[in-house]
Amino acid sequence: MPIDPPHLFPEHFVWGVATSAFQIEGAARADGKGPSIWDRFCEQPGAIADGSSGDVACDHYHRLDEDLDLIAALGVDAYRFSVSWPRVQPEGHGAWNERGLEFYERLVDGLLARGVKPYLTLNHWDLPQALQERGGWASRDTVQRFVDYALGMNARLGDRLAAITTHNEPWVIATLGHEAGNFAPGLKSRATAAQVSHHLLLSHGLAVQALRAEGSRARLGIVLNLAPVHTATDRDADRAHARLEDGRLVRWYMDPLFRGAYPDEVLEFLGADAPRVEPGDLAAIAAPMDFLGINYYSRNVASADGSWRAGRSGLALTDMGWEVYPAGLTELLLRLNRDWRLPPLYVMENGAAFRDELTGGRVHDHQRVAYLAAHIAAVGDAMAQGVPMAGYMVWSLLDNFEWASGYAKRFGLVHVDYATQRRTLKDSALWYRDFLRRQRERQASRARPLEVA
Ligand code: IFM
Repeated sequence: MPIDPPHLFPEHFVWGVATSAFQIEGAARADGKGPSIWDRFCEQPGAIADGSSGDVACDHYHRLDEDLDLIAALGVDAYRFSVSWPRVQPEGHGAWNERGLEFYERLVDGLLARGVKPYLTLNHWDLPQALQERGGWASRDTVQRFVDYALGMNARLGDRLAAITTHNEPWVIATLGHEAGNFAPGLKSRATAAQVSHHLLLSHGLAVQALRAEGSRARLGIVLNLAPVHTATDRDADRAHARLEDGRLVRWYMDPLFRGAYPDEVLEFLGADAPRVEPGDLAAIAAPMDFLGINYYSRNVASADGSWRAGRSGLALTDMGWEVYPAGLTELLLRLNRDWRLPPLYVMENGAAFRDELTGGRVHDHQRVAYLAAHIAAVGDAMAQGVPMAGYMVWSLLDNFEWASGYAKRFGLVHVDYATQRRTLKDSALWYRDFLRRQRERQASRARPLEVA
């Protein structure tokens, strides 16, 4: 059994687990839900590695109480989930679907009844297909549709939410969905991706302003997938490439959110593909937030010729082929704190896929325990150096639909047997539960927070 991270985190630090609607809910056509862009994307031959879809997933929609009990059994403070926009508003505008809203109401009330804080994400990628047919995120019209959706959800649930995240990982939506095309909606245009990223940021800023004007009680923020971008070699071309990648992944999002401007270097790179920005947009994007969420899995290594492959470094790899690199999380958090004026930060996702085996009713996923312990320690290291950390959430509560990789990649603390939908707590779930207990015991014994044992 690996040793716990040595740090003692403060009592107000929020520990949680995270999921997203499309990856766990299933019930793709139940109770009036409309199709999302991911429902459509899964129908394209070859789009998903194992040919699967989100039709059933973890059947969470029909197993809500069982899953709420699992969350409670872990002893976490918070649960981060997303709302399927087409479940609550099938066309993405106009009529609301009462049965969809009731599901999220039961979810939020079920969390509160179990003493768990609800952290709601509005957009974890499953845009209503009806909006895609009107141009999707490339259309400025979708910005206002999103603001209306945010207000509708806040009117229904806002009084019971701890936090509202506008978007999860806008880089992924823009770049993988609209430039690389390996995620929904499967488009391949750099110009479209740049416009999409701007509309996502704009809709975030306008939603934050509108929610504040409504007197929203939930804390408001956005979640970015960020990583340190290292250069593969010392050659000038590789260094320049790493710098550009950092611009496109990190500064393209951080600068408008916290400085009110896109980075010149990336605008120059985009040239004619740069987004159309209207007067007032940048001020709206920079609307003050209550928190910034970071999703961290590994570092990026950039080379000019694209030849660098994970594995050359000799570091251990997860089942996604991603390097296990906890030092990158400390490096990232320190850099963010140095280069921008930040609100409180959360690690909103961190975790790893490994080839778990269920044997004799147990999953001995010691690699995941080691991964989580090392990354939690990396957060503690950043905090000890002054980074204003507010919480940490494991990705993910359950094994689930890993987008274009299908169901083969298992990120859960809880194993899901997809044939029976049986849930089994992996050793990592038991470790996380016990680690949180030990933290609370140490807090109660009044050791000073963030002391190293
Ligand atoms: O499963 C995803 C999640 O939906 C967004 N962040 C990364 C995870 C692992 O790839």
